[in-house]
Amino acid sequence: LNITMIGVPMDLGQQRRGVDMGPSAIRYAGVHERLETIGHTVEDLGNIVIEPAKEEPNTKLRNLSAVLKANTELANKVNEMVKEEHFPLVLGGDHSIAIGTLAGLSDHYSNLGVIWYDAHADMNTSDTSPSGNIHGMPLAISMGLGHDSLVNIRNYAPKVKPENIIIIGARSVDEGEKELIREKGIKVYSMHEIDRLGMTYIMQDAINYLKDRNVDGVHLSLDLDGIDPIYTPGVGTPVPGGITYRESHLAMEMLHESNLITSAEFVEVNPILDEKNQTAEVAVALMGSLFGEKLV
Ligand code: DIR
Ligand code: MN
Ligand code: MN
Ligand code: MN
Repeated sequence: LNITMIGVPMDLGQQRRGVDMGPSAIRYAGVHERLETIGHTVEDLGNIVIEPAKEEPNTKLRNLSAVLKANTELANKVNEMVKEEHFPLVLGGDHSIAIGTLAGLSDHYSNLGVIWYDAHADMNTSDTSPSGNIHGMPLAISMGLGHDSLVNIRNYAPKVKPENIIIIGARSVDEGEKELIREKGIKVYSMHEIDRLGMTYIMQDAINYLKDRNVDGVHLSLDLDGIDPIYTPGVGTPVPGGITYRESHLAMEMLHESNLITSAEFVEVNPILDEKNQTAEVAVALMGSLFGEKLV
């Protein structure tokens, strides 16, 4: 593959500082070389510039204008990558950046699928959000629900169809999100299903589901808090009882074998909260599996 990486040092979509250093931590963990060793061609565009936060008197959405500006720029960059037939790999940054990634991807596809690997559903709207944190909203926004300015980045909406979304690893979902999941019939594999059915079954089922939907591309949006905080302590909103390290590798390996994934992002790595860059190292190891690294 021709992989083009871009870093988004964004920490304004939530309230714990430090996740803006995620892209540096992931680079330091050796992402470039790791992917080249597999045999891919890797280009790193560096980081998007995030403007400082300013007061937002007219909205409940924290840091709306800075988040909007960064996502608009990210969307344009990702759009260029797809145009050049490169594989976009976005390094976060908090999960609000998925708004821009999906906005940049989606108009190249008629039926884009999304795999959302996360402890959370990230499906709050401006109305349901308990926190005002935009990192809890990107899936709703990409479905066309939420603040107009964010919904309409690149002047089209929605970016994804609810029936093309799969959430894996959910274990902390707000009431408003649960309602929306039921209303839209979103496919969710919570920790219960993972425990009960096993990751092999879950991934095979997820892959079959997307194939049956006739997707023409699949974006993987991987929030490191989907994994159990034993393995990835460097995240802003850790939730115990998560997906294991081995299950996560298995999931990435099965996605690689499926040949479905056309873009990816790894988000919420917070080096300030981490232990010796462990979380970024897990992110890079999982990228290894996703991009076809073989154990033997
Ligand atoms: C919560 C937390 N659902 C919110 N979301 C997080 O603020 O909307 N997403 N942490 O990753
Ligand atoms: Mn190189
Ligand atoms: Mn998330
Ligand atoms: Mn999360």
